[in-house]
Amino acid sequence: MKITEIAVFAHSLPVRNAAYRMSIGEVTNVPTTLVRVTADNGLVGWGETSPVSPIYQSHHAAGDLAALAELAPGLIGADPTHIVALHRRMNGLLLGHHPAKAAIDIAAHDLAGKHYGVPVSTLLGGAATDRVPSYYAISAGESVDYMVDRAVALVAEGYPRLQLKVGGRPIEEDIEVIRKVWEAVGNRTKLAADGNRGLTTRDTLRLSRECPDIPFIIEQPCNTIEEVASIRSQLHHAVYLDEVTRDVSTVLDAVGRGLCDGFGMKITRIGGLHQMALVRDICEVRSMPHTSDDEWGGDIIAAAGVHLASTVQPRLNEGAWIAQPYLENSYDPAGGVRIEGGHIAVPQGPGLGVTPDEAIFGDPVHIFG
Ligand code: 0XW
Ligand code: MG
Repeated sequence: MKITEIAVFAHSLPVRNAAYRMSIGEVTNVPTTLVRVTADNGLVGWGETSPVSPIYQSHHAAGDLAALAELAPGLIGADPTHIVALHRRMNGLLLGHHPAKAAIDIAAHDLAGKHYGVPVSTLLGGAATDRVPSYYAISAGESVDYMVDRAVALVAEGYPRLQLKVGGRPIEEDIEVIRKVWEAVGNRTKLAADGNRGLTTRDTLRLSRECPDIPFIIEQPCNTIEEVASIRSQLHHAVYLDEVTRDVSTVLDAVGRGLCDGFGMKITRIGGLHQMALVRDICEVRSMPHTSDDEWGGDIIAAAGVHLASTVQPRLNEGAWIAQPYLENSYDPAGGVRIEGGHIAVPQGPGLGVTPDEAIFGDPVHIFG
């Protein structure tokens, strides 16, 4: 099979209801970039990459479009079923730019699955479940009482894990939220406090020291891996790294040096499903729980994360976060990838198992091939 055409679409995803807030700021409309990769046998594969904010991690929509314009012409003629060779070819065309390469990688997995007649999860080693756990991120910036009420409602819905956004406000409020949510839901769900790089080491120490009795994990509290490493031995709580894990090498280093207890992973940040499967296997070797998320996006990126999550060893599976609860519509008229009861059914059918109505995306901004 050979790639004959790559079309690139720019789309935007308004955030349903209220703004989505993290310590770094809030978003009300998120851009996304989709790629449609066509092969010489007529099959089509879809990929996607979507920066939740230009300051969440080091990519933005215009850069993704430019990177894809740099990559795509050199990928015509490549075999999408040869995923290692495809990544080597991309790396020979452009250094870095993992989110753009991940969109191609996801489309290649969709194509390969359709070619072989198997779901992407099979290409990734095989599903351990047909229904993966999800988790919900409760926005920062809401009142303490609102966050507690949301936590109670989400646990009642069946969410096995909640992520409380912390940072960007007085640490005393974050401590109050964690304590009141714990008092309200207790051990009925797993808790994570995600700083999104926004906490100082001082405030991270306070968060941990003033809640020693509450079994939450602390996710990416500080901006750098060095800051986290400097206080790790003083914390009462497990630490997960997220935004700083920009490549597999950093994951290997963090695991090898014992800098964390798990990860909040984003498939497009790490380079695609191929790299994320490697991270999954590294985590399994060292018994490290991790999520299988992405930062934002629609059904295409959601399906990629859910297929990967279905292959994670269940005891290490911290769930797949998807943006669906914040989106107005699905790409797929059949309904797309949805959270129900805090869990997500793995899309069935060959490839990703979702078929977008491409009219939603308008005309492509680029067509190569
Ligand atoms: C909760 N997420 C997966 C969605 C937002 O992009 C942020 C991210 C996180 O873990 O920080
Ligand atoms: Mg995070």
